[in-house]
Amino acid sequence: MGRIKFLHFSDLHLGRPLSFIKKGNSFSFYSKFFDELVELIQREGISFLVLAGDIFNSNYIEYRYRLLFKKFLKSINNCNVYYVAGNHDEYSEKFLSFLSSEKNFKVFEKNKISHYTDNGINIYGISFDFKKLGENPFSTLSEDYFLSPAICVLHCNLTDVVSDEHENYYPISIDRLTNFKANCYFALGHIHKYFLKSIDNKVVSYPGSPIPVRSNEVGERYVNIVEYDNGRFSVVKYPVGFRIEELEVKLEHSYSFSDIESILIELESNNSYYIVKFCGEIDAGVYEDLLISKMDLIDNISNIVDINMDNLIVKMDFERFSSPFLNIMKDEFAHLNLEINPKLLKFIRKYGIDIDFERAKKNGFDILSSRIFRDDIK
Ligand SMILES: [Mn+2]
Repeated sequence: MGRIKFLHFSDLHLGRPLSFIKKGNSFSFYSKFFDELVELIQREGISFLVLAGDIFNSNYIEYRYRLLFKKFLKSINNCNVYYVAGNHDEYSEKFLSFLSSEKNFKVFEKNKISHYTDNGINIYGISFDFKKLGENPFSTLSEDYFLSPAICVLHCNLTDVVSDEHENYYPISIDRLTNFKANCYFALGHIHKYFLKSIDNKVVSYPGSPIPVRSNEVGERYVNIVEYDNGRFSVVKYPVGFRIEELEVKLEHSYSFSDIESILIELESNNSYYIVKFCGEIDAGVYEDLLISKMDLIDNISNIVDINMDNLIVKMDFERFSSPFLNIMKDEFAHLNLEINPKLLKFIRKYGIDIDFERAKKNGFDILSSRIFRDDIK
């Protein structure tokens, strides 16, 4: 048996509406991911795939997503795909029946650990089961259970990896997993952040979500390309193309709206998706234009996911004109007592939203006066 490569990914959450993508074009993100994956599988000479659960967001995903996955299986029909269900795509024969005609799709059931053999390697796995969620099925196996190097596919929580966002399902420790005598690759799913630990020819890894399915899943996303050679596993953490980056863009008071448009348009030539966080100073009139055009900019610049204007300091250029009315307004605003609706205040505290009321008041004044005196300036 020669050197082979296989691909491990998990937590794709196919069918999930990616709510932070304002355009609502989640489907195209998933579709592009599969295009990229097919290309990668062919280029790298991948022999088979292991999918460690939460591949589907639920058993009720839209039809077009089911079709997308089925087309993916057909496009790699010389490659077997070994799948365990997670807590989102809970094991269901009824749901999976749409894939029953796909000969390269191999499912691990939830009742007991079973195995397949591919290219001479044994692949073990068991689907997640809500009825036994507190007990990892691998924890009761003897340390010499595997007679030869093995791949183990499992949707579970490593007790060594702390995550507030993921339930403690099928808990097991790294020590327990690395206690097996045979060399093993533990292809895990559930935690959305990349994790890799290699101890004594035992590899434990979460590739994480290959598409950011929550807005806090920023930064590079990965799948694992695992090389198996001479009884050993070695991993290449392979970046895939849909990372979201938080990008701080500092503005200056002298910038026109057209300058800001240019900054945003230039981002389109990059490969990342961006949450643009504006900071610095902005002219009150330009701020207003930006506020009005914000949704159009998000909709029409393909890789801008969101625009955040919370940290901008809005400035009105009072030197350029004078008006008795402006002075009265200024005075009125200085004495204005901002009262927050108690319900709103409760909400703000509950979610720990950081609002600088003094700045909000100042911005409000500058925007209002710019609206009134704009024509005067011109
Ligand atoms: Mn999960």
